[in-house]
Amino acid sequence: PQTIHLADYTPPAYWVEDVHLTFRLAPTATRVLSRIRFVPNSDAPGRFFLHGEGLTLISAKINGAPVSPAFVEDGLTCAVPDGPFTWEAEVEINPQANTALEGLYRSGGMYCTQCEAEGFRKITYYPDRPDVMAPFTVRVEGSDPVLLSNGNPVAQGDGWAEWHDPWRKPAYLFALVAGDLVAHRDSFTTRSGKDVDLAIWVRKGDLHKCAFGMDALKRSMDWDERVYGREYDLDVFNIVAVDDFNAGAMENKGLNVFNASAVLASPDTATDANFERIESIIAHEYFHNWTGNRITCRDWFQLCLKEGLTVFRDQQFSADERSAPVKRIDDVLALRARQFREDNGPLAHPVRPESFVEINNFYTATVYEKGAELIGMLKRLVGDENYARALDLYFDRHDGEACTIEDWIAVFEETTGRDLSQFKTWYSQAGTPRLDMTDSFADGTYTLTFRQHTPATPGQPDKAPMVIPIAVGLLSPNGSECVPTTLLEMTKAEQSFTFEGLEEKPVPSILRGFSAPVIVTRKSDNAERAFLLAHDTDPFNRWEAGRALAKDALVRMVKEGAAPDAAFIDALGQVLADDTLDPAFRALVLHLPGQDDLAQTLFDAGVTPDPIAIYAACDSMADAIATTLESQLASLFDAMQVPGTYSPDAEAAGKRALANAALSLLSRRDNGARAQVQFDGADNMTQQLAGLGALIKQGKGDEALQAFYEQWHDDRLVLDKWFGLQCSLAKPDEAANVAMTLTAHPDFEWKNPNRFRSVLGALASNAAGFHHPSGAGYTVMADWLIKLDPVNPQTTARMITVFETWRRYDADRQALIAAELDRIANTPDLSRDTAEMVSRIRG
Ligand code: HT7
Ligand code: ZN
Repeated sequence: PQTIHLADYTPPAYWVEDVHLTFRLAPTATRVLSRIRFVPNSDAPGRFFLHGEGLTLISAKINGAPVSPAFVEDGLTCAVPDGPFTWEAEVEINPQANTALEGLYRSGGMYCTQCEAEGFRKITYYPDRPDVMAPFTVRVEGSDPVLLSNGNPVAQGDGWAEWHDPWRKPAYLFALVAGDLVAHRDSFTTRSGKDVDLAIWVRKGDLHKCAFGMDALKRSMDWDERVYGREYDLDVFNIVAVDDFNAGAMENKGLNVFNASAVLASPDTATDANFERIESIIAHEYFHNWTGNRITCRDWFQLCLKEGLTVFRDQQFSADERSAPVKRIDDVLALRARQFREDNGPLAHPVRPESFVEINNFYTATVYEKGAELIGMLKRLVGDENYARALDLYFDRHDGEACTIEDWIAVFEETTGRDLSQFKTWYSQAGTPRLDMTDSFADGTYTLTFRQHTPATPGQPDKAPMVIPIAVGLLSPNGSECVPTTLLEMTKAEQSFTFEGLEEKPVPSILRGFSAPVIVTRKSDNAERAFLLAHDTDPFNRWEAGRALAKDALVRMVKEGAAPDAAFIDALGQVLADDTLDPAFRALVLHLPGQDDLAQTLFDAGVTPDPIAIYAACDSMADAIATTLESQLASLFDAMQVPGTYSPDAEAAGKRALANAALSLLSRRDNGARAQVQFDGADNMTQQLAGLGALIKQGKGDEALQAFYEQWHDDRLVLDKWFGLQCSLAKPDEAANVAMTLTAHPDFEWKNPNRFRSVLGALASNAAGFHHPSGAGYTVMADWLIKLDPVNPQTTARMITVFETWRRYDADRQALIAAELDRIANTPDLSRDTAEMVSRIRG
């Protein structure tokens, strides 16, 4: 397979002025007629080439005269006139046979499309690259009552509809949906007075699950006007829910297509976490209208330009709509769990990669989440006002263009007069910087000395120092803050900063708010951690101190066979008792670090992690917390019950999170009695699922699981939870078997990505079960990846990342995993997606 390099970018030889498409829909033989006006690019003359994959060409014409193009790899070429010309083609495609869910496919009896990144070439011949932008007019002919495409509706009749999208867009933003759908409708008036018709299109039975998504959409539209000055720009905004989807959602212009799990929610079927995720994905896709659609990427290497910025914007939105500190902690937890994990292993790559084989493999936590951290750092470095000015300049200057990271950085340099060339290293250098710190105090002057070091990553042995914004505050030993948050800018490998006029040596609170995506390697002692947990004014660092205490205690249990640390449990009890603290924050403190996180921590400390020992340590720590804090947890559980009608708002959700964290621990003491009561009486999914989970963990879940199945087997999204919970909570020696048994269940529709992930993804999330020394978890996983690959390469290639941490483990586990990776690699006709991933992971 061919490797594509950023350095080889060349502009297109032809621009597209205008696109007309007609779809004659039929499940196995859809005809796509295209009429495209091409104009030669006088700055970059070259061969006329159109991408095309899996298309049957029926006819082709140039300026009305039939032509016979030559088929070349990935497309076709043809002799063309000098100057502008009109290309017309008719192709046939088979949506029914499209199980890869890229291009035009069928899901639950409807037609839908997914074109990012390179799916449009599976629909018709076209220059399928993001720097070719054009207005589209689309006619859809079909027997379904609802026929949708991008832009504004132009006209419709019996069996047809016409759409026009006046905004120039790349082909990856094209969308078409046709089906027997109904709409949950609303409207929004923009601040300049434009009325926009909003609709969420679903199957009839899902209409009651749309209200929250619609509300989130309207709040997003309002927020983008208030915070970024961005208005919506079409007469309609349509969202469609589909069952079969490779990712969360897609920002097609005016016609967002959503995985049903990312938009549909009702109190009885969706948890608080589901509601929060839906809110952020709706916002994310909506915000793409400006950051991604109006201003897009020149090439796929620039993916972080739209994704990093849009994730940053959706994080800001959620922080504004909910609790900002809790949101920050959640985001950092996700970053560490996914992106740090990626950066630490064979799949490490820069936020702007320099080469790829299959671009779908680069929709990663590094591009998305680390990309968002880079925006946050820029904002911190230039300040809020300059950030706003730079963004205004970006929107003014580049509206309607396909841009690069250089364009992005330039608006900040021009707005602030700063040289950001060193900052750009964050885009090109992979790996998570390690930040060490020492301090000293003499004559009222406190000195902090930082050292930075980034470990080697694949293909990048040597690393340059980065610009690291380090937010620091200082606390007096009496617990009061003597120096409020100050931003230090580290630019060298080693650098000192001084604070003068202090009466006594302060306690440092560094990297407040997680001001840079780095790993602090400084070892503070537990007394200092407990002090910060009790006194820090920065909520993030307060939580971080508690987490460090928990990790230290758990690592000692694993490494030295230590008993659960009574001082940690005592500190935890004090946080739980502090009613001034947000319940959601207390719930976060009460959650122990994840077992995968502990495995990496041990590995970094030079210890080969044993997932079974880690599981046992977490289990006995949970027992100790439950025993020591039983009465406090019981009172908290009672106090945090939320009476009345369910609402997914942050305050109520925070109370439920704390009550359910307490429930999980208390179930160890009452044998699941409270969990059973909660399960039996629950009137919402958050409570029902928490009760069920606690019962399963106590080995008392069989009846509840059966009842849950009977209640919910007709609801696909809830049934995914039923599958998932059984795998993620199975005991280590049972997990592989549970997963295997569930894959034989009649409801295991393995071609549906949500269902596949609900079993195989959940198995991998069960660290001790997946890494059981028998290797059975690895074998089940590999068997299913081999089976899925020819059907859906994208989902297979994503799921294979469950093996990315394999080098951390002992020789026996490594040998077992290597054998499974080799088995996958040697499978005949492996997709390009999976072949690239397996070879990078195997190394
Ligand atoms: N921009 C989209 C990324 C995407 C995608 C979405 C659905 C299916 C396949 C996909 N490949 C890439 C989603 C987003 O970031 O908003
Ligand atoms: Zn996105």
